[in-house]
Amino acid sequence: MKQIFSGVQPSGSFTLGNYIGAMKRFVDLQTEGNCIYCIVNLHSLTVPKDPALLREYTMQLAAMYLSIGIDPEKAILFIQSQVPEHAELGWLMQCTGYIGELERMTQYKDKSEGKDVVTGGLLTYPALMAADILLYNTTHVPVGEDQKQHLEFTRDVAERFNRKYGETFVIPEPMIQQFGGRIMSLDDPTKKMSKSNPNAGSYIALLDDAKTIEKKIKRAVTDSEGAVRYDKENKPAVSNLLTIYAACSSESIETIVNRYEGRGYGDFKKDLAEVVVTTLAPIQQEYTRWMESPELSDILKKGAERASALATVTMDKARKNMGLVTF
Ligand code: ATP
Ligand code: LTN
Repeated sequence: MKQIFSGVQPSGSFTLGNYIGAMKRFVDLQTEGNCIYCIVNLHSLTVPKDPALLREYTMQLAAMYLSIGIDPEKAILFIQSQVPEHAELGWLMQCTGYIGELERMTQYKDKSEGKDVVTGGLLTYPALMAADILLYNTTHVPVGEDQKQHLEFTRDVAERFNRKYGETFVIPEPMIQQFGGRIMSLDDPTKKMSKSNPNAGSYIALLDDAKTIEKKIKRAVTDSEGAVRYDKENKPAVSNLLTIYAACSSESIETIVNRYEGRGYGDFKKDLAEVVVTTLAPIQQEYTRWMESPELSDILKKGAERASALATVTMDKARKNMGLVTF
């Protein structure tokens, strides 16, 4: 039985990149194994946040998880800070990982570049992520491609720990999709679609309304060839739009390419907007319902209790094996 764990940061709106690259998959995986999905609010603190906003974003992400189809009867859904073992094992992982490894992380380099001040947490972020995963004997971690390096770090520290202190952790495998693992910006196909991009036209937010989605897709960059064709090297922008189309419609890229043979980008973009709007509409409806639901906090509380019962077992083992006295 697969043991599946993943996390998303509560740092504002969510993009179609988050959905296609990771969250959509979380839903399908519920029938393939034991799933644990986490709102990683401790990770959000690595870039200073307004406390009221962090609280709001946390509940919004919980509502979003449920709206896309996470079923609290099937999966454990919880807030990271409600299970203190994450922070505790995070420290043990900081003391197992090396500064050189952490400094090599591209996410750290990107997010610290040009900043006047950078928190210690931004550097040690992957150690906390390793703890998240290792606490639950995770075998599979569905993530977008940008998290590959963090997963490699997780495997390295887990193997190192097992070697030094005895068999403690299961070594997890990343699950990265071949298509959709990296959805690109609408205004620049060389950059990842990201909610932290100051240009809102570069991404589609999951809560964007139909008009906004149509406008953003209409303005999305393409190329001068005018043919709808998948060629990641030479036609990165159109290939990205095709990937979005295929992910939302569940059709193959080939089927879509055949449909638009001999037709221009205008038709293709118009239909793409419709496909995206149709995909997001039910999610948006559910989201409004969940945000008003009194059940939301109960679900998270129960989720934290279930997660805690699992986390304490691994934590005990790690403490003992590392030589921390327990009575
Ligand atoms: P930021 O956009 O601020 O860099 P983020 O969206 O990468 O943050 P999270 O919200 O925690 O950070 O990401 C949740 C999941 O979505 C991760 O598994 C991540 O790999 C995936 N993801 C994010 N952006 C994309 C993208 N453009 N394409 C595919 N997957 C993505
Ligand atoms: N680092 C991830 C979020 C994250 C995560 C995790 C993903 C934190 N802990 C554990 C998978 C498993 C990000 O920035 N997207």
